Amino acid sequence: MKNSGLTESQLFDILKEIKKKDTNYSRVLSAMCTHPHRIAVEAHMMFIESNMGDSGLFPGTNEMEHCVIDMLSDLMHGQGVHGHMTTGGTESNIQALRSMRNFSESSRPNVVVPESAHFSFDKIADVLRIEIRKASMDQEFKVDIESFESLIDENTVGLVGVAGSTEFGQIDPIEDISGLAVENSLPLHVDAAFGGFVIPFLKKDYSFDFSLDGVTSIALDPHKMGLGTIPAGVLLFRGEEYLSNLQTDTPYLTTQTQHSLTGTRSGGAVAATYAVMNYLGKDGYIEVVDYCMDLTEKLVEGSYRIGIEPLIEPVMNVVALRIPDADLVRKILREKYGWMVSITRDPRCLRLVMMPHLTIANLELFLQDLEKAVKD
Ligand code: 0PR
Repeated sequence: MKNSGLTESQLFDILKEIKKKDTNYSRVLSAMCTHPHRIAVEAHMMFIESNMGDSGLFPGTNEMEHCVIDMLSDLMHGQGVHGHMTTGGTESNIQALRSMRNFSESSRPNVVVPESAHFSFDKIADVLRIEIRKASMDQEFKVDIESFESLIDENTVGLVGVAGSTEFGQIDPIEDISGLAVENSLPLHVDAAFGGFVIPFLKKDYSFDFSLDGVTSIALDPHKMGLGTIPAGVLLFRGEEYLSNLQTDTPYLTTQTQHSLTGTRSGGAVAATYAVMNYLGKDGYIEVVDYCMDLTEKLVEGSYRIGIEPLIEPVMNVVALRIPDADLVRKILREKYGWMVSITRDPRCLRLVMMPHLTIANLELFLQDLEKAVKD
């Protein structure tokens, strides 16, 4: 740091230059985040200084956090749900598994997850010293329920299902996993970090939430398809007992206890989530999801036209395309045409997420470039 500061205009000239180095979302087909809704940005700025880590100082923001939990509890068909906002799916997943571990008395705890689970579960294995057992997938890239069941033993402290997998956008058979959870008296966490703001607004119905008896916690992220600001995740627990084992005393704060993992938490992100959910309502989210599913359909149709097939018929706005040498095609798309796409691990497919920042016109341009990149 220099002794004397820059002028405002000097500084913002620098910032503008730096911003140019960042990627504009218009050609990003790999992200699960997008431009936050303008209402979310405005609300975030209004509460920018608010810290949910000392919520007694900010009772207004605290009220909004309760409202967000209530609205999402309702959307997830819960009653008496408790929870809090987090920095996103990773933190929500850590907290859900921390609760499972604290609930059990096993000295060698394990949790069974689908092989498709997000890499945050590998971090959890390290941080919480829990063994993460990965069940194999079926032909449709949902978890294979027999493989899943075979991994449960006396040291299993909980189960995880994914509703909207990061790579394939697939929904696990949560109903069957819920049955196993009830049968074995185990908690079941549903990672709906991406799917939570998509599945309830799809034309087809899927059961993946608290309407299933076995589901004890759900993660869903406003900063993905919720159109909130980063960082915004939400973790919901079916009952207080799952949250209470995360309690820490905070004697010198305005509140006596805390359940969140992080201390200082963004009140801005809480306000943004509250605002965008109230502004859009269910109808607004249905429109957003309809738009993304329309893009998805157009992407799949356009791909078939150039001889490329999807790995599975997309369930939500995530598409994996079967392309020989997907890594090379990805490189060409990026270096020659400026498109950012990603690759699934196994099998190696081109992975595209149809987020609200994409336009039909851009998608058509992308399909033209994809055709050229495949032929190159
Ligand atoms: N669970 C699922 C199902 C996810 O898809 C993700 C993130 C997480 C948990 C973790 O969420 P946080 O990253 O909020 O902690 N899925 C994307 C991924 O890792 C996140 C992402 C978003 C990646 C934007 C790239 C990007 O540009 O691929």
